[in-house]
Amino acid sequence: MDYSYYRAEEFDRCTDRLGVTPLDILFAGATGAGKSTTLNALLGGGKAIVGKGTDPETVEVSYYKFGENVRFWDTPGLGDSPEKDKRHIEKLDAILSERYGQANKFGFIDMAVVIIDGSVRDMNTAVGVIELLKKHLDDDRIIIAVNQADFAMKGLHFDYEKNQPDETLAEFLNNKAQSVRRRLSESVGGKINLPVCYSAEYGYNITGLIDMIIENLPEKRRTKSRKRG
Ligand SMILES: Nc1nc2c(ncn2[C@@H]2O[C@H](COP(=O)(O)OP(=O)(O)OP(=O)(O)O)[C@@H](O)[C@H]2O)c(=O)[nH]1
Ligand SMILES: [Mg+2]
Repeated sequence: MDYSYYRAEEFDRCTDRLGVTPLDILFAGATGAGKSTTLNALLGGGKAIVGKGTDPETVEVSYYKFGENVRFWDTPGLGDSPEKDKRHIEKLDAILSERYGQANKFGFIDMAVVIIDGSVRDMNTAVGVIELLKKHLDDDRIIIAVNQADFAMKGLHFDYEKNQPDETLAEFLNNKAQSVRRRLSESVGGKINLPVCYSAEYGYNITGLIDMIIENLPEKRRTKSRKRG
């Protein structure tokens, strides 16, 4: 399913407000969290390359058009190896510093969505990703989403026919969202949104993900450039 026209007028309102078209939203996170799968779920499939098994897949930064006025940027995930992380961090820093003309004086990426794998407990890589993003973006331009909701309890309690969690998993996911928020704000500080939980693979709560992005769309253009260090 292609969600690019779901609440498209809200994205248009944002580009009008900022005086910037397109609106550029970057997806970041640990390797295997499901960034590329998420973009495919949002766009109707088959566009972004998805990893199979344990191999990391995305190695370049590339964008996909979402409706008329939005671009989603897919990025390589961190956490595979120190050598690859170094290269991928350079790519992330470069795209986040890029200005593209005069429209956005401090960088053209308007906001970032950090994808967390809801089936793993470790959040060190996600913390590193948020710290990197914070060098370029104000806190309220960085939002968190929890993917792989279907697998949060190792595949149990997800109704694959209805494409939704049962009551037990729904309750688990509520707690998961709270604990992700708490742990991230303890690690990186600042305001962290209450993340939505969704499943890119099974198309569960993709509209919840878009609603969350819309609720957090920026009010103004960027006013922060890269902080050194
Ligand atoms: N069960 C389940 N698997 C998922 C979900 N989203 C992604 N996956 C699987 O997780 C693996 C990695 O997904 P990708 O989308 O390639 O992850 P990525 O974040 O783009 O990874 P890199 O490109 O390496 O940074 C693939 O095998 C996907 O099929 C999900 O919601 N549920
Ligand atoms: Mg990828």
